[in-house]
Amino acid sequence: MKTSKKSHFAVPTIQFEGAGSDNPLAFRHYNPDEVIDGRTLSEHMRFSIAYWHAFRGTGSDPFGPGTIVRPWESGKDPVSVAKIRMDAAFEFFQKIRAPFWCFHDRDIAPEGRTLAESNKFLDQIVAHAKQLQKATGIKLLWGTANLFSNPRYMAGAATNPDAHVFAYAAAQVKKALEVTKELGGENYVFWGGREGYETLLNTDLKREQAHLAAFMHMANDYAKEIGFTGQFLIEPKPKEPTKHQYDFDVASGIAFLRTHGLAKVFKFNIETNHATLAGHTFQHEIEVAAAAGMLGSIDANAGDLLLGWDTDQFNTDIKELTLAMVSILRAGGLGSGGFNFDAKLRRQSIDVDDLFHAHIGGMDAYAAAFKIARRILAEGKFAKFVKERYSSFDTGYGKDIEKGKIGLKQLEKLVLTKLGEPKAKSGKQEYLENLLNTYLHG
Ligand code: XLS
Ligand code: NI
Ligand code: NI
Repeated sequence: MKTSKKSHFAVPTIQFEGAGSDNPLAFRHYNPDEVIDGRTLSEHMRFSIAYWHAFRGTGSDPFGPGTIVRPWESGKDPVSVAKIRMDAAFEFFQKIRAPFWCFHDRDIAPEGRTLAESNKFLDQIVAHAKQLQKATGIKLLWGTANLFSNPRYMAGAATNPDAHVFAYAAAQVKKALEVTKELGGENYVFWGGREGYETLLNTDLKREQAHLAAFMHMANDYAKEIGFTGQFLIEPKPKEPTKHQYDFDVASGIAFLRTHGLAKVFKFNIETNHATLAGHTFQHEIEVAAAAGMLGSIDANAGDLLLGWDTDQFNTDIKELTLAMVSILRAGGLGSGGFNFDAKLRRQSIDVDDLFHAHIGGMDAYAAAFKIARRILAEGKFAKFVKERYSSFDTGYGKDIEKGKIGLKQLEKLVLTKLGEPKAKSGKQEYLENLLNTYLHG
């Protein structure tokens, strides 16, 4: 198979130059080779590039077509174009120093007229990707199936009222699992694109949720059958494209998975912008998943609080990321997950350089946040405060409450005979916010 040797980017490989650098095409915080606790920063961060945004995104929006034109996107035969695009993508992954990538089946290969033809195109491109992975050492963080763009999925895939559409989606996931395995994918993601509803006037909610669970069980059975050992991840999102998606947020995702016997099969892929659309902070969603032992991976992006949709921007908010990193590190990290830049350029950011600036900014912000969070955890000031705040549960009747050894009657007796009225204690929020700022700004 041929790989085009031609370079697609004039930008050289991005180097770490440190915080003093004024080179906009250099890392200031992310030094991939820096060793921390026996592992490189690259191994700690496990950054991944999202193929759909970085290489299929055109800047189109509901009011106008694409604005971003890439030089490699020309040619008549869509499979050949897909290969050249992939060459450009792997050159970018290398130059931006990302060790991982992620894709949907239909991002990397064109959809054919039949499922058989789509599968054939996918096989050709997957062979190409395998070769590029081998040549560059770049690995697949996760694969997924696009079960939302094609009009056949307008009423959902696994939750479609038509069993025929369910079957088609099942066939597509079967193939996506096979190619994810073929490329050594470390995870497989289910984002319920159109798994929700627009109106209950035409929807049997209970049946649709049961179908979604059946679909996931089938996928798990098939993964076992073919020996795919990657982690299954579910990616919650409250709305968009449907008005109400079934995996609204992490908490409702946990309830769904537990109800349907899937809790051991899945962890969560948490996306910042989905968290905020659900009315939560990014850190909240991480904490809820971590509390259930189900923190899997991160779709690293940011929304715009003034816009009510998934704007998928690059996140440069060090405060938000530091708080997220504190929760992630406290939970023991992401395991087989990573930080996948599910983020796109703004419609006016049409230069190839913009693709570099965007990812440099995201990587630097995450790396800076990682280091600040490590310092916060090492110094343990917040942890000490929180521990003391709950210390009444460490001994005596407080401990008995936690152990389930005491009931309402004994507690009533205690209050009546001994304890009386509790003394109010300050939550010290402003003090803690100031303390956080000493880490962020010195
Ligand atoms: C869309 C989702 C999507 C998933 C992968 O909002 O974030 O990009 O990450 O299907
Ligand atoms: Ni996502
Ligand atoms: Ni999203």
